[in-house]
Amino acid sequence: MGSILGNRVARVEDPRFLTTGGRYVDDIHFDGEAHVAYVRSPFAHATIESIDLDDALALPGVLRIFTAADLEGRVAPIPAARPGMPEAMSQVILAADRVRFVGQAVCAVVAETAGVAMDAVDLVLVDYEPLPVVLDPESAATDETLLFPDAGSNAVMKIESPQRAEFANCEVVVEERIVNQRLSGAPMEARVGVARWTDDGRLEHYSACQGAHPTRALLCALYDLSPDQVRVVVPDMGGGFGVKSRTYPDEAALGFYARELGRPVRWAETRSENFLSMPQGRGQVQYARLGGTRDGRITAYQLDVFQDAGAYPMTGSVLHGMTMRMLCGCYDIDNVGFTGTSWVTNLPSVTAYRGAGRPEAAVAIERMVDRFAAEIGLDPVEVRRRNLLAPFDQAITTGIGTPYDVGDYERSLDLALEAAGYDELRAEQQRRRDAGDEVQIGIGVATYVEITSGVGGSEFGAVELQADGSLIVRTGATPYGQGHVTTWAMIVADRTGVPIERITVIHGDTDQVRSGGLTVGSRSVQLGGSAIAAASTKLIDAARDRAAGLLEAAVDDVVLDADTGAFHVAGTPVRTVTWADIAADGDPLAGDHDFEAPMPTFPFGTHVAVVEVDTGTGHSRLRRLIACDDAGTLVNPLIAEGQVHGGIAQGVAQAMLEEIIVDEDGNPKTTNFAEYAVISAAELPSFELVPMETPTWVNELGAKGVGESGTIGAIPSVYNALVDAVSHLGVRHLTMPVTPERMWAAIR
Ligand code: MCN
Repeated sequence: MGSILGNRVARVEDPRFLTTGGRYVDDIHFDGEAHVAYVRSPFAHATIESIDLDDALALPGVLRIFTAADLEGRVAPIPAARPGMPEAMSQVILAADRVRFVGQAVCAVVAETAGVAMDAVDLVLVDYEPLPVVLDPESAATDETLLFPDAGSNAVMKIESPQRAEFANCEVVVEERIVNQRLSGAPMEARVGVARWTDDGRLEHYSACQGAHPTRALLCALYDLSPDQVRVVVPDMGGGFGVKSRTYPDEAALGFYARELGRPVRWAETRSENFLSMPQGRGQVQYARLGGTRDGRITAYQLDVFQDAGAYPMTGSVLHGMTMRMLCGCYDIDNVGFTGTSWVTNLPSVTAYRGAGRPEAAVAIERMVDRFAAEIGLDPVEVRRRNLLAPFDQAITTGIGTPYDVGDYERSLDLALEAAGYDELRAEQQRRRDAGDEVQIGIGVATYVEITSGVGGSEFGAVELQADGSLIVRTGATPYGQGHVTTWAMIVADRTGVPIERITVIHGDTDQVRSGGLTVGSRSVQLGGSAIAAASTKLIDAARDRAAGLLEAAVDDVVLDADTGAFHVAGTPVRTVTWADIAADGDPLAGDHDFEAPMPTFPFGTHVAVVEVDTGTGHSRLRRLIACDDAGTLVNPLIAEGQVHGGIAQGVAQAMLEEIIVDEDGNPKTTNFAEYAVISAAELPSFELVPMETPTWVNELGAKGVGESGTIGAIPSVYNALVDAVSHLGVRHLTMPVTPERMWAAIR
C-alpha cells in the first residue's frame, strides 16, 4: 500500500449535499426571530437632508427602525481595512449625513417578518440632495469632487517602485490602456446572517463568510467584547469567491439590533441587494508600456495603475500592491517600474475577488507581450521563449524585487502547446484567413505565475485521538467549496494510518476551533494543510511514547506503520499496538500546531485558448481551453482539477462576458442575473487540463495553492485569443469583456 496523498479521492462532503442537502445559515432558525431589511440609497452621491420614519413605523409588525444616530457611540467604528488608510474614509454601518453609492444602507428596519420589513422599507421617506458623482478611479484622481472632504483627496493608498522603467534604449515600444472591469462575485448564496445573545450574555453569530475567527475579531471590536464572549459559526456556504472575505457592516450590525430588541435577528439579502451593495471585484485601470529589441528581447516594462476602491476603502484599496508584486510575471526583466494609487468612487466598495490583484498583473504583462510580438512580427510563443526566466529550484528575486520559490515556466509552455496542437491550430488559422472565412479563429497563449498565501500569517490545526481510535481534526481554515474535509482527512490518514472514514474534520466554529484565519489567497493547503500535517506528527510522537510503554521497548525503537496504523518495534512487526490501544492507556492525546511559512508560494502555468469569432456579427465562442497549472505536489488531483475548472470559468467570464455597468449618474444597470451576464456551462467547452507538479520547498507537503490559478491563466489567454482572432484585420487591442458589440466595432 502506498500513500493516499495524490489520489483522486471523491469528496466525502458530497453525499450529504446530493442527498439530504447542506445546512446553510438560512436553514438555522431560533424562536422569536426578528427580520432586518435595509433602506438603501437611490443616489450614488447625495447629502441626507431628512428622514421620515412615521409611515413605516405605523405599519403593523414593524418593531424598530434604526438610523445612524441610534448607533452613534453604541457600536465602535469599524476598523480600517489596513492601517494607514485615511480615517475620514472609515466604513459606516448606516449613512449619517451623506450617501456615497447607490445601495448604501441608510436605515435598518426590524420587523416580525422579512416581508413586513421590506414593505416598511418602501414607506421610509428620505430626502436627499444629489451631489456630483465620481464613477471611475481616473476621474476620482482629479480630486474635482471629493467623496470625503475631510480627507482632502480621493486617494486612499499610493504604492510605487523606487524607480520608473527606462525606455531610452528600446528599439520598439508599445503602449496600451487596459481595463480590468468591475465584476460581481455572484455567489449562489447571497449574504445572510443571524445574531442572538445567549442567556449567559454571549453573542452568537451565524454567518456565510470566509473565516469564522476574523469575523469574531470584527464583532469583538464593534461590541467591545473579548473573544470568549463571542461565538461565530459558519455552516455550509454557497460560494465566497473572495467577496465574502469580510463580514460587512450590514451584517456585522445584527448583534446590535438583537441586543436592542432582546430577540434573535436575521438578515438575508435579496439578489438585487447583493448586486447593489455587496463589495465587488477588480476595478483596475492600467497604463502599460513595454519596450524591447526588434528580435524579441523585452528590456523595459512600466505599469501605472488607477485602482478603484469604491465608496469605502476595503481590501480593494490594496489590490494594486499584489499587482505590483507580480508585475514581472514569468519574465526576466530588470528594468521595470510601477506606480499605483487606489481612489474612492461613488460605487460599491471593491474587495478581493478570485485572484485579487494577480490576474490584473497577468493580464497586463501577457497582453503586452502579445502586443509587442504583433509589433515586431514574431510569434507570441517565440517572444515568451526569449524572455522566460530559466528554471530554478531555489528562491530567486524578480526585477520588481519579489522572491519566487520554484519555477519551470518553459516546461509548462511546452506541455500546454503540445496538448493544444499549437502548430496545427496556427495552420488552421492561416487557412481560414487565406480563404476569407466569415468565422475566424484566435489562439491565445498566456504563461503566468501567481502568488498564493501572499498575505502570509499562520494557520492552526489540531488532531485529537478518540477513545475508539478514531481521530478528530480541528482546522482554522473555513472551507466553502474547496473540499478541505476530504483533503485534511487525507493528510492525516497518510501520516497516522487511520482511514479517512474514521477521521472527522471540524471547522468554521470559534467555540470548536482555537484560532483560524481567512480562506483567501489560496492559502489553505499550504498553511492549514501543513498545520494539520505537523499536528499529526506531534500526535504520533506522543503516541509513540505510550506505545513504547505498552511494547516495553525504548521509544526510539518504536515505529508507526502508516499503512496499517499500528505501532511496533522496528524490525519486529509481530506485536503491535493500535490507536485504540493507545487511547485506552491514559489521558486523551492530541497534537496541535500553528504553521507559518517562510514565504508565499508561486504557482505557475500556461493556458492556451482557442476562440471562434464570427466577423459578421462580432460574436465569439470559446472553442477550447488547454490549461497546464502547476500547484506543486497535489494532495487530491480530483479536487484540484475541480478548483481549476471553476477558476477558468470565472476567468473566461471576465474576458468575454461579465461586467458591472452603471449609467452616468451611477445607477447600476446590472442588478440581477438577467442583466449581469454571469457565465454558465452553456458558454463553456470542457476544459483540457495538462498535469504538471513542481514541488515547493516552502512546506513539507510541497504544495502551492490552486484555488485561483485557473482564473489567473484563463483571463489573459482568452483575452489574447480574442485579439489574435482579428489581428489580421489590423485590430491590436480590445476592451474586456470583449462583447460581440465591442468585437464588431473593432472589426469595423
Ligand atoms: N489542492 C491540492 N493540492 C494542492 C493545492 C490544492 O490537492 N497543492 C486542493 C485541495 O483539495 C484543496 C483545494 O485544492 O482543498 C483548494 O486549496 P487551496 O489552493 O489551498 O485554496 P483554498 O482552500 O485556500 O481556497 C481559496 C480559494 C479562493 S482564494 C477562492 S476566491 C475560491 C477558491 O478557493 N473560491 C471558491 N475556490 C472556490 N471553490 C468554490 N467551490 N467556491 C468558491 O467560492
